[in-house]
Amino acid sequence: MNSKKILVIGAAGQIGSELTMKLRGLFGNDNVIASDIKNGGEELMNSGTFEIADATDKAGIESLIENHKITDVYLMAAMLSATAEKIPMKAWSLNMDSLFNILNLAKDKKIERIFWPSSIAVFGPRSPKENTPQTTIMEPNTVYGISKQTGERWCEYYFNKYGVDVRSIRFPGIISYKTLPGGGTTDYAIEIFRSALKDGCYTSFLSENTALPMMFMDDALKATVDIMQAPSEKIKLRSSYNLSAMSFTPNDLASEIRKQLPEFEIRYNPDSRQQIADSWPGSIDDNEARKDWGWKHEFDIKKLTRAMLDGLKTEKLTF
Ligand code: AKB
Repeated sequence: MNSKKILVIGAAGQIGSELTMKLRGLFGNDNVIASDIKNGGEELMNSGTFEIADATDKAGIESLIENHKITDVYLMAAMLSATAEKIPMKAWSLNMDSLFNILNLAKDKKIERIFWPSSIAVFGPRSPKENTPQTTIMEPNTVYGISKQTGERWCEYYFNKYGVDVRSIRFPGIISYKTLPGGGTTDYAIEIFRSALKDGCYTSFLSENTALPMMFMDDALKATVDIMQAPSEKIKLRSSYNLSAMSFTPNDLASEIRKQLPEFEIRYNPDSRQQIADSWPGSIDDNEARKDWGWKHEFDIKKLTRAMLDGLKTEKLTF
């Protein structure tokens, strides 16, 4: 374990910040370098080395990798679905250039292993809606989805052609209480908890019966660490693995919150994000991940709701 020297790119973001702390716990603070284009929270900045870096700047990333003798890169920088629809070309450059930088550094043997997150956004309106299989019709109609699907093809290509050890998961909506997400379609499932505690009510930007696949942060981190630790021969898919924990609608989540906060009220005012959600699966078949590298989730909607409300109350984190 100790021979690893890790770089997390996008370490100040929602998943990156918690992933960095988890990796520091596993591999030692000195062995996990955090980097982002902006500063992160106090814990992240004070627990180990932090470097300001632009994921699209190949020379900058390369010198970080050389200076710190990095072996493994977790590339968490990306523009999410809703923001990407507003600035498509910028989203495309960020999501693709950052990936090519890292794939090419691995091709040149400057790093040994890459984690790159894909997303349920790789599916589109013609994909099967329920229990969406690993391999099926994939015609994403969002910029973010197109960039993730293209990225998956390139990951597989670099593995087959150059032996690059890249590992990937199609994340559903990730729910956490420590760092706010930015610009996603699944963000309502975090806002709702903060508003429930602060105001006792929430107006959802997705309609009542919009089911989406979701996952609590602890499960997402476990999956990330597990796939990166798995022996290479167990990773049979070098594009990206379907991954699932639970699926629910805003109405389901509001009912679960009401079990703990009986006065909680929800209203619905769908906006442009509804169209994105409508193009995505309602639930995911993740058999391949379970079979190949032993994926198992822990959090269902009940456990998630308790963890979110307890976590926000303890950390006194509301808006
Ligand atoms: C988003 O909503 O854009 C992300 C995702 C599902 O990849 N959370």
